[in-house]
Amino acid sequence: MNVQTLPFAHLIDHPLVVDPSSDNCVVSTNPATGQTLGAVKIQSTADYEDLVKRAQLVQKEWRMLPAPKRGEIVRRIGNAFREEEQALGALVTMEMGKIYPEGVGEVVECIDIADFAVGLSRQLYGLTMTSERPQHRMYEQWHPLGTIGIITAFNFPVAVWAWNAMLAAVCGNSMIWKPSLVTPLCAVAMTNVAHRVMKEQDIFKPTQGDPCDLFGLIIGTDDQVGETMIADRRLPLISATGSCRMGRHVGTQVAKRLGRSLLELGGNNAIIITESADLDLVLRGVLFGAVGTAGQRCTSTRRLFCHSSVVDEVASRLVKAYEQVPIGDPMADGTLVGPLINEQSVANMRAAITSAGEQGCDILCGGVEGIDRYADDAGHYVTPTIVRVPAGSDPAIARDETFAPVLYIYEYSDLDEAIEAQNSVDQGLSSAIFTDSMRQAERFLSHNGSDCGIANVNIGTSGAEIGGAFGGEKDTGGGRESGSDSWRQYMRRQTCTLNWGDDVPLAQGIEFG
Ligand code: UN1
Repeated sequence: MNVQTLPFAHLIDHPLVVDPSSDNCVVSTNPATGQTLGAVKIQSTADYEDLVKRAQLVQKEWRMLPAPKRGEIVRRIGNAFREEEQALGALVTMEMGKIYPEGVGEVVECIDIADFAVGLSRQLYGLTMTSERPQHRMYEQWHPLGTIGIITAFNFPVAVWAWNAMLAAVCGNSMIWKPSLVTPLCAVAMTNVAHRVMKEQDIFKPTQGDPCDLFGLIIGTDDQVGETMIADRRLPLISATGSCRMGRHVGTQVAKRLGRSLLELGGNNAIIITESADLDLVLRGVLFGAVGTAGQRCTSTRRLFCHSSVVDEVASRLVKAYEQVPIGDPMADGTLVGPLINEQSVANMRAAITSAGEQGCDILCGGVEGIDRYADDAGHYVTPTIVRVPAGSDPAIARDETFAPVLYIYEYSDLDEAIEAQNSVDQGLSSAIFTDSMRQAERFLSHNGSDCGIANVNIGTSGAEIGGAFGGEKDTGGGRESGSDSWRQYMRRQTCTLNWGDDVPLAQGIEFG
């Protein structure tokens, strides 16, 4: 297929998109076919420097535009995403490999967060406090932070930027986006859409700077641009999504300069299935959570804790369902599992299954043979795999996040122990319980229940709505993005005390002079 004929060709028409034979570019390939989709020029630290200066310049006037007017511009960006929903969805699918309905679903997340941000642009509230001093008034207000840095991963190549960018924009910030080098075309496309709106709008006409510079894009390597960005004191906030290893580095570098970081890192998400669970619901919830996006969501279900009275039935029904899951071309109707992102991911899955076997687990379906089946395919296909952990054992491999569709089934008899086991891993992103018992559900949601940032009842671990704050605890990094009051992280709080009297009384009753 010629890239010019692809439905998204107009979205990747950009000076950074170059011929794949050019020097110093990153080539984007379709993980389902190995086909080259295009290439994007790798930028230098000098390019980064230029972007930051321009982003800072334009932010000076952007921050003075009333927030509802900023919201109006974000509304138009959201509408532009709507117009391009299918083309963007196709690009996500072709560059990242998730099935087309999920590609479109990701664009829907972008639209939803834009809508959310529009409403928010009229609700950037602060509190008022009663002062202890006479004729004084106290309140807090929220100011934009400035220019923020956004670092995103390959698996949600458009939505995670949108979560950050739409909120950051209504909050009065400009931003620099460093996307994964595996999905550069998605980043070019989203930036193109935002820039088109910025060029067409007549609400924000700064006297200095270019409105497009609010949404800066840097295609650079971690070593050069990435390191420069996280050490850059001009970026008061770095919002980063990626592995726990990467987040630990970003977090410490940003902390060294006392900057703020918003980290959304790995998960090792579990579902607890109690004796009263509705097993039809379980099947659907687990299938989407464990197999959806080929197990490449940070919220993917990786562990199941099944009560001993239902474990055999759950395992056998899941194996049947797994055996029928259509694997293949992610653009084709009916496919549920597309390829993994690259050869390295396939190798990681193979290594995980091999160590699970060595650590005494039973491979119920999929397995190394399910990977070998696709050895001659140009796409990075694998077969979703279920691993049964022998009762009473705790294999080390299941405590790691393997970014692939491998599901570990554990058996338990006591709910307290299942919750403790669920919480015993380093990560703390998402969790769920399937139960028809109100007591068990509340036990799971109580202070000594799930320790994760997301805790669900009778739905799976993945597929969160944008309205809630998204993120998790422990090695997941502690950040909360997207809905609820996450916007506060893109602003700085200022406490203001106003004296309207004719004396200067001191707080705490201090007499001074
Ligand atoms: C991610 O995998 O980094 O809850 C984000 C979900 C999606 C977002 C996942 N809304 O699965």
